[in-house]
Amino acid sequence: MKTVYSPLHAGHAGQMELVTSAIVPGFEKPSRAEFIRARVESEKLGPIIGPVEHDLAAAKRVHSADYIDFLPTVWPRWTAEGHKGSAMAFTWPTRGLRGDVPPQRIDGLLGYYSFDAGATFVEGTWAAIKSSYEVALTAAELVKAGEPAAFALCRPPGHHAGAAFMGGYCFINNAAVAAQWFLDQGARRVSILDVDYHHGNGTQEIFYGRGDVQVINLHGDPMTEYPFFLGHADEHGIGEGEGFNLNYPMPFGTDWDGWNASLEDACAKLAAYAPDVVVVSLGVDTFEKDPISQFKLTSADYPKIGRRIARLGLPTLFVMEGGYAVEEIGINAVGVLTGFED
Ligand code: SP5
Ligand code: ZN
Repeated sequence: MKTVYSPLHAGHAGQMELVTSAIVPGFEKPSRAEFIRARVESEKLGPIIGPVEHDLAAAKRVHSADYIDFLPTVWPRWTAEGHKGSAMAFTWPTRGLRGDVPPQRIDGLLGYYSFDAGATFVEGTWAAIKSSYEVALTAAELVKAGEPAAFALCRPPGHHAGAAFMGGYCFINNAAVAAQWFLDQGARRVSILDVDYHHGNGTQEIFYGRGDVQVINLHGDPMTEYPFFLGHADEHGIGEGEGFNLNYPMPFGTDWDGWNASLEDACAKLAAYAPDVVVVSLGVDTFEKDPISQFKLTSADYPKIGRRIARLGLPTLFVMEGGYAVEEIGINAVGVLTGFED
């Protein structure tokens, strides 16, 4: 299959991250995408092509226009207000506070448009966000044009970004944008299968009231794992979306057998929905050696995921999400893709 990749991701570099009482170098770093790209080449997965330029109209189909228009202003405002280092939120409008009045200063706006401190900006961040979005749309166009599958090597990732919030290394929800784009191009139903270790809270929030996008998440139980405040098994969707959101929270230590049982159930539900296309939010932070995660999948397990998804027999767009064991990220991510093509 073809891979879509942009070197502009590399400008999103050197950002800092708040983790257990320290500010540390971000886990979501450029070498992630470079290890994946190198593995795509060494495994001869297929051609690597650049993204086609797109305006932001497709982003505004799933995100609020004010949120999307805010993103390119963050770094210029951060520096204009005299700040240095990573632009990072530190105050949020939680229960009982007013979440409907955008502050005037960038420090406040960062909190207004986020749920955690995990979506930080440096100078090259907006260009990377835009390129990641274009990578997803370009790969979606390949699938629409008849390719059985395509790989969007997105960086930064997207599944924690909601209609009007960023967080968890995510800014624009690339998988959600692609799903909506397929619908706008004539698809009747789309399924998003999110196999990243973390619950795709942004994707769930975007489609929660919708029956035309089925959202399935396999992830660490939010009772014990980030992002904590969404992703429980009793979240089924609301209104027209009732029954079209499916969560498979799993405990720390889950290995292939436990994880695969969820995948099997998820695939049965997905097949019953009979979508025209599947968007896979492909995170490989389920890996046993992932530095921030607690599942126990091995490198040998990833091709099995790809083979199972292939058995659905549906046009498939793979969108890169998380995975922080950089030495093995290429082996694991590309393992899913070569498994799919077996
Ligand atoms: C796209 C994606 O995978 N985003 C993940 C964001 C996770 N952010 C919070 C992680 C908290 C990790 N705490 C464990 C620290 C181990 N030293
Ligand atoms: Zn993740």
